[in-house]
Amino acid sequence: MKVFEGKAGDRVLLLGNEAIARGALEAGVGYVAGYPGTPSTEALEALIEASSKLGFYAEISTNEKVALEVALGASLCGGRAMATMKHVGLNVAADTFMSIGYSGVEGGLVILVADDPYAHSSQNEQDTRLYGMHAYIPVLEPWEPNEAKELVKHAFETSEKYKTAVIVRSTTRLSHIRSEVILGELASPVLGDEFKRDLSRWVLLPANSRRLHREALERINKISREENAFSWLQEGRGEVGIVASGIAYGYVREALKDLNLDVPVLKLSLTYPLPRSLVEEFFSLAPKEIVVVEELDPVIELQLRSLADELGYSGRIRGKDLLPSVGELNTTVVKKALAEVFGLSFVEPELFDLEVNVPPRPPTLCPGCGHRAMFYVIKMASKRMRIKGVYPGDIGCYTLGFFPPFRLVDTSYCMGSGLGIGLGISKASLDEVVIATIGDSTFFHAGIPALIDAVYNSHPVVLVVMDNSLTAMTGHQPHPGTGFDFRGEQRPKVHIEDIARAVGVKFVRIVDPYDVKRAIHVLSEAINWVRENNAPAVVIARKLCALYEYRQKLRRGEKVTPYYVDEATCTGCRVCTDMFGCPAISMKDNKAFIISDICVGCGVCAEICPFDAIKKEGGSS
Ligand SMILES: Cc1ncc(C[n+]2csc(CCOP(=O)(O)OP(=O)(O)O)c2C)c(N)n1
Repeated sequence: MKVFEGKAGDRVLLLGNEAIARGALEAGVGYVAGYPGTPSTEALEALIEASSKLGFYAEISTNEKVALEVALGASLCGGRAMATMKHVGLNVAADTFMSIGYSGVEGGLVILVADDPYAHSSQNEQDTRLYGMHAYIPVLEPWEPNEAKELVKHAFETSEKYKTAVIVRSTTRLSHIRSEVILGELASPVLGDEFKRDLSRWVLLPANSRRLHREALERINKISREENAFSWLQEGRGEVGIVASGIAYGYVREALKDLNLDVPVLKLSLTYPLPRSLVEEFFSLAPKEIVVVEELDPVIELQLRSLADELGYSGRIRGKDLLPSVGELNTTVVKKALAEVFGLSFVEPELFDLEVNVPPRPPTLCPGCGHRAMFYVIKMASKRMRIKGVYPGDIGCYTLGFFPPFRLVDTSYCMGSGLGIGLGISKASLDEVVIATIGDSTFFHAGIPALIDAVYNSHPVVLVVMDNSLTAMTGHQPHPGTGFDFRGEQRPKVHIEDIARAVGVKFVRIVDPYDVKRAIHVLSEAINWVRENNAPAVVIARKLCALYEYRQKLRRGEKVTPYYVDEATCTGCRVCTDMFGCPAISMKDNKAFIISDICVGCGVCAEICPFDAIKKEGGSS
């Protein structure tokens, strides 16, 4: 079902992210802006889908900073606004975010940030709660989807009551579990009316900032004293208690049940600042020892230590001495720690050995992916030009160029970082030629400033834009270069080549990566050009995402004609498998063969086969 369907009282199964979206709809969100990123994406998608139906504004922004600013602007007009992002997205938005901590807001402003413990699909495991602390912005953490929905509504109310932005922090498990949610009424979107001019708050000049800093501290202390919704005490036996938040509370519940323990528990939703009176009460319920069960950093633990000091709690506070700061927790890990604390025996459950002999397979680009063809081009051009190449990479499907057979991603830090790092390398390592890669969505998101720097400071680098005309990695979302928005409506198209030329790049070429020969020729030209001119060159490798195109074809009822290997001509040279690495090509009896079920008929293998042994079914190569 869609998150905007169903009536109050219905019990429905929702994904954590959908429950969060539903909470925003029940709160009357009027504006939504976000940038996709696992594990947050489904919340943004569900809200955008609901926006046309319910009459509020929603957009996929160019990056998270812009998303937060769009949401802030709407809040300054009295609207209820939400910005969505993954944890590292908050780094991009951090400059604005830190200042919002000072200025506060007008209409409710909720920032959904989804963390990724275990870094399932991220470059780090950073804990957003520390950002809340850093900016004096309260953090609410739900433990299951139904609570997530309710907590989002509460977050809007808290935001307006205290005139502060509020973070709702989710994690991968919570965002991606599906469980029962009880629907409430949908509210009419709170759209606000006009800009609430307040020069004392929205203009962060030094004199204002110093005052606002003090006010921010007072606000957060007030919230600590007054708020404790969705946090509660469970009484129990003994003098040792447990504090938990988020999904970790679920693990604690299970562990206590399995260990047959009945001890005091403090379940927290407000994890920054801590609800002071509830903590004080808990100190008296667990006078001997408190064990904090939380994922990632010791955010609750450190705050508890500080409150313990202030309030004269003399018991012991434990947490990260028992439980890991790295990766996700689970019931077994929590059970083991609690068994140790309470002196119980614990036998580690045996893991199933499924005895399935699955060959290890590195992650790979899809059959027909233009990125693969372009990596092949980069490899061939580098070889032909006999250069010592350095290949700074970036974040997106094309990060898979790290794996064999290409090995063409030498660095990968965060979105937009590849080119910037390449600029430094080009100055520090004069013998090498820097060929940086970046995706189209990433180019718009965070790539442009480094390109301007390359022009302004004369960096001899080649930037290859791996343009599959979509934000593919996170689920084919549109971006400013696609010419349409998430609803499929036409939008003005921003052209990467226009931007490159406009910032002063003199060598800008567009290639079709399937046209391997021409692409090698153009890339070789670019390499020569940057060496001769001591300036950057941009080569845009443009090919629509093969997976997307394949699905479109199927939808249109078109057939895909696969290629096949003519066994008599194939010499078993392995260029197609070992240098190109398409998953649709394999070897049998020292001959290549094509798995027709997954071949999308791109024909690049036929082009690179040195013996013309690959042919199109029903025709020639
Ligand atoms: C700051 C930040 N926001 C969002 C993400 C999630 N994310 C990873 S790659 C990517 C974009 C990929 O799109 P593109 O650059 O076009 O490359 P493609 O996957 O299409 O090859 C996004 C949004 C992230 N890693 N970091």
